[in-house]
Amino acid sequence: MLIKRPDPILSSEITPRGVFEGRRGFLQKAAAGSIAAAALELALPGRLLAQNSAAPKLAAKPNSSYTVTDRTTPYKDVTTYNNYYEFGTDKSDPAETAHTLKTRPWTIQVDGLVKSPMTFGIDDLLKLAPLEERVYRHRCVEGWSMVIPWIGFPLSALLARVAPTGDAKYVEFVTLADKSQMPGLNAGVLDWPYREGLRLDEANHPLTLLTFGLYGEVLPNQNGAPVRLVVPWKYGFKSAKSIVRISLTNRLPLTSWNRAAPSEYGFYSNVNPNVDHPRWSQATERRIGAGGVFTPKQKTLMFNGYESEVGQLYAGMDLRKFF
Ligand SMILES: Nc1nc2c(c(=O)[nH]1)N[C@H]1C(S)=C(S)[C@@H](COP(=O)(O)O)O[C@H]1N2
Ligand SMILES: [Mo]
Repeated sequence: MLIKRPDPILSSEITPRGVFEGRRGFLQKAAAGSIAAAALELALPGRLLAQNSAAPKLAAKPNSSYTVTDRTTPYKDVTTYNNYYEFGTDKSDPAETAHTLKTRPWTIQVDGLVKSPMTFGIDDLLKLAPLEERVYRHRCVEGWSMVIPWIGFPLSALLARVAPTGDAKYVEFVTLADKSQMPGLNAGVLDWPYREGLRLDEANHPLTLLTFGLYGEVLPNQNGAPVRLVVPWKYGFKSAKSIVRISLTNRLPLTSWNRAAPSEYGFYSNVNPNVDHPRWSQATERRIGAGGVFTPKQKTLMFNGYESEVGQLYAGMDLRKFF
């Protein structure tokens, strides 16, 4: 994100749309309120879309309240056009190199200002709450976007389990940094481990998803296996991948991107078409997989289209100051 490069043209962007029509049909039915029919159809298009993948399936119940009706981004783009700097800074690097990530055994330590600090094994964490499928918009600060069917449960379920104390105001996320598994750590792009943070009310918002899968499958390594965050109204970098520790604090966490370039990447980083990045506009975005460079850019929505759900979290705040 530090260097602005010209947008590469992906061969996957000119993939025919036919195979994705099934999914689209589901979304239209879901939008029309035909939930039973939609639920029936869900499993099949999901499998069709990911049919070339060897990843294990992950069952989840579709949550239509959190499913946008935009056409989903092809599985191939979702899993080959990635930002995961621990595995290299090119969009294609993580898909090529992240197979060295070992996702079992894996533990997540939850500590800090909580009544019951706990360490979870990943397979126990998976069972903490019912898994849901939700289709969210995903907007990268660089100006591209996707629409992704994630699988997870609200982070609030985990926070409730450890019971934050009255002093807790923020949540800090620390992700894996292991040179033996992550070739990108040798490049000093960021101060590793990758760290992110949310205000406690943002972390407890029902949209904030602790995420274990996508497109009906266990998360591919390049997408942040075995567990990541998804915060759909914020720029993508807030959604930390491969989390190993979650700490409740009373001080604003110093995040990796904020530390690297404080004038460019603020703590809040809410998607906001009216507040430009110092080096480029945030008013529009390019939907990956929507037809490549021939597709006109589309307008970026306030809070990425989630304003009615999250706008009140920022009531009275100057979003130019708290960018
Ligand atoms: N640990 C870690 N998490 C990360 C990143 C990263 O480099 N390292 N990149 C972020 C950025 S900039 C984006 S846009 C999203 C990309 O998620 P995706 O590859 O699943 O689309 O992951 C975010 N989480
Ligand atoms: Mo991003």
